Amino acid sequence: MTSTVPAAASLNKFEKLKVEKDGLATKAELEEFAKIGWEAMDETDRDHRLKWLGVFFRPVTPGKFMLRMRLPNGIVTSGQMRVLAEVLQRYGEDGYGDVTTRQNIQLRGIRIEDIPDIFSRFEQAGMTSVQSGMDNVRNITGSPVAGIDADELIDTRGLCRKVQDMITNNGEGNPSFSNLPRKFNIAIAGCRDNSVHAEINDIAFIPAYKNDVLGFNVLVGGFFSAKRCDAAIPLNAWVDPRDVVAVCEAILLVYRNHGLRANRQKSRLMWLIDEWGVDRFRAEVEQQMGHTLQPEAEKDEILWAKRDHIGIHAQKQPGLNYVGLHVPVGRLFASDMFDLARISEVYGSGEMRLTVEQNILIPNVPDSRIAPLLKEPLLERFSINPSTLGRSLISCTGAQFCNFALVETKNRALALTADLDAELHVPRAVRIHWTGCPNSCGQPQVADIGLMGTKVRKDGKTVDGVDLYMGGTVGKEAKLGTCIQKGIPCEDLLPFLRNLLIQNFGASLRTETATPP
Ligand code: SRM
Ligand code: SF4
Repeated sequence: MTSTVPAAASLNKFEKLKVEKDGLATKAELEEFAKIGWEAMDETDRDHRLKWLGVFFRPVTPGKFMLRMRLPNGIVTSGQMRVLAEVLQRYGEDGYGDVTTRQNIQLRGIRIEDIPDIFSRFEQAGMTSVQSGMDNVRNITGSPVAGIDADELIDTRGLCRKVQDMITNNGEGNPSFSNLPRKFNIAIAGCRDNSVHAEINDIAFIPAYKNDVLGFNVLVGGFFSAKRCDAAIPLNAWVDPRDVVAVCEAILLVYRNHGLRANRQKSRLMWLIDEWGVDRFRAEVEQQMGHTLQPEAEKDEILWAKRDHIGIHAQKQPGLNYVGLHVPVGRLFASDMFDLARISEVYGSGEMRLTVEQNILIPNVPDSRIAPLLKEPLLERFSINPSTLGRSLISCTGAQFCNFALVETKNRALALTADLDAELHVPRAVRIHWTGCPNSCGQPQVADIGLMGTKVRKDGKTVDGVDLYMGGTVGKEAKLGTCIQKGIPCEDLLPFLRNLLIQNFGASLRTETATPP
């Protein structure tokens, strides 16, 4: 590998641990780890290198690991969902599943002694968790209604899969891309509503016509971090769909070989683009590819407001529908996952789609099967018609399992939304995103109301609080929101949000006479 990785002595802790031993090397040691148990493992392997296999040590729940899958384009079959449910089932009350903001699933409660068996089950089911954490490329997101959207431009399913296969060497693990300077996100939009939040990815493909050929304009450098958040900028390149994999490969190689590594707060792709300027960056990508790139198309085809896909929607295939189920803050239990697998088989085609809003779609439901599907008891919890506030509620993991968290998020988000729903009539969906710390996994910058966990002083005590973000827009002309008020104590949030919703989002108290407490 041609790389500008500096000499070991000058490296920061993470660069050093990567140079000493590639995270993928832990794959060959799993049987040994399973035998000796988590307490006896080398701490660097346990706490860091295992993330190259998607296995995350959780300091909040030591011994109960988190497993992050890769589900390109957010597609999961009923057979795969059952395998994931069976894995969780053996951990009883510890066995949680979460749909993530990257159209993916994370499993919790996992014991290291079971990992070899779990991985062999994944392999049989055509799934992998490889390279889903640390300095690797995350789940490749694509339109959740790819192939079934009546207004689709490009079917992203095959492209997301091919990009993943290139990056992970078909799920085997790929040392060419296991030592990037930092994490890396790729999204491919094939629809008219930017359902992947293209602008917050390191590489994003946006449908655009050039000389009557449908391909993609390429955006680069979008990212969120505690230090800085930036929307992606145009690379000034249009690519044919057949070149998507090659463009991803070339950009990743340029980033791997030249990306900044000294300071992890300044290592994401945008920092390299800043240093070089986008023209030089583009020229380096062209050199890596061995040919020039075509200039971007004048306009792209993102023309709509963003859809949330909840409810019943006709597909492009006559007589078939996709049914969007609202999964409150993405949380699943093993029993839910078994139910979803069964429902997708009984009423659909045995497939499910995940969304970046942490919800699940059941595609390919014939008209005649809609009525019986709606009678399924699971739909009382995973509704097709949630409240306007609950509908777009998103939350990152938060303090229940994440040691970066400054506050608990998922349960708090649900409880507060239920309280607001009881008090208010809110005429339209309001996108409320909770994130437990400035890392922004819950994407507060794309929300109507973004709430970022922090600690605040109140009455001489340190208490849980949030910073308020507003102004995020999605879909056509997406724009990042910004922090407009800092340090609101969580205990004051109910009256604070009640007023905000009344003043800014047309909400009204449910009864004229109701006096808020
Ligand atoms: Fe994230 C780190 C959870 C999407 C920015 N993120 C983490 C860790 C791994 C920290 C840790 O080790 O505890 C969290 C694991 C907690 C846990 O137990 O679940 C974590 N991130 C998540 C998930 C699960 C949030 C969710 O509830 O949905 C999302 C998993 C996506 C996936 O399937 O791969 C998740 N994280 C995001 C996003 C949103 C996105 O990709 O659209 C972002 C902002 C976008 C971006 O990355 O540019 C995001 N996560 C971060 C960062 C800040 C990155 C940076 O450049 O500084 C960190 C911290 C880090 O990498 O050092 C982080
Ligand atoms: Fe953890 Fe912070 Fe990410 Fe939430 S935003 S999952 S608290 S790292």
